[in-house]
Amino acid sequence: MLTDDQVQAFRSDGFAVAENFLTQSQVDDLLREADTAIEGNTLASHDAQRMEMEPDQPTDGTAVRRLYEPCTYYPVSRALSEMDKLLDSVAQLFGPDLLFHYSKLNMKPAKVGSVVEWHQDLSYYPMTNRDSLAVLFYLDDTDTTNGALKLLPKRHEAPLMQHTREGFFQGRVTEEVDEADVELAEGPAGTAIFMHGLTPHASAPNTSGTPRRTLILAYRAADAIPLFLGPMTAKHETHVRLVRGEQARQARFDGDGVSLPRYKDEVSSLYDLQKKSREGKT
Ligand SMILES: O=C(O)CCC(=O)C(=O)O
Repeated sequence: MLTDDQVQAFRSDGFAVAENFLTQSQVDDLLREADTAIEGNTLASHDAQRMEMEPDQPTDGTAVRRLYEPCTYYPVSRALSEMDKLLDSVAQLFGPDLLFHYSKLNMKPAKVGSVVEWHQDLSYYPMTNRDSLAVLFYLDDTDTTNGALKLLPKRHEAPLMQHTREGFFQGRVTEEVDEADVELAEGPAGTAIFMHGLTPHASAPNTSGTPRRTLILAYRAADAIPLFLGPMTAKHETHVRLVRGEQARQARFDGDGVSLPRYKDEVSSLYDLQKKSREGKT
């Protein structure tokens, strides 16, 4: 469960940080599972259905950028996605009927870990309402040197920030972000960050000698129904499952219009789209 202060922080700021949400032994089990999943993969030869590699490394390099859908494919992560303590916490925020949405493990390896640019998750997958969040679990001690998450507080009830250029979705915020407002979420391994789907967030490249692995699980209210199934978001929907309460019989609408992400080209991931955007290629 979250404390009253954490629930209050989520409601007012759009995120709450819960240190020691996982024990060290849970973290160790998750890391062991991830290590086994990526073992033997290289840039030149890897299972592209299960993972994305860091592009800037030799062909025999083993730095993985992201493991796809661990809560679907691996049992320890799967059990975490249904853990009572976690679902009780999400239920405190969004009520009793909950869908698990998708998962990923962002590895941000030492020295090569890629940048993630400012974005709001709901810009990628707009829903009929805003009751959507991601829980980010730090699996390493995390601070500014290895790419701690940066967040913009109190933006989750405002209109979606601009993510387009010349009408096309860029996968990143295209208006100015005032860094003076930014909060950095540092914390030891086992920290959980409950982040609203409209909270803008980003992280710097990892220039340190230690990785910053973050396991990310997304949930939403059962009556938050996707409004747009683009190439990446349609894939996510195949991992959706009811984890608490009842399936929705009706979609619930917030009443606001929402922007639909119009893609200029095919893209393979957030990293790919944001890179094309930086290079002016999308
Ligand atoms: O890994 C990070 O720092 C942020 C991850 C993120 O925002 C994403 O994968 O959508």
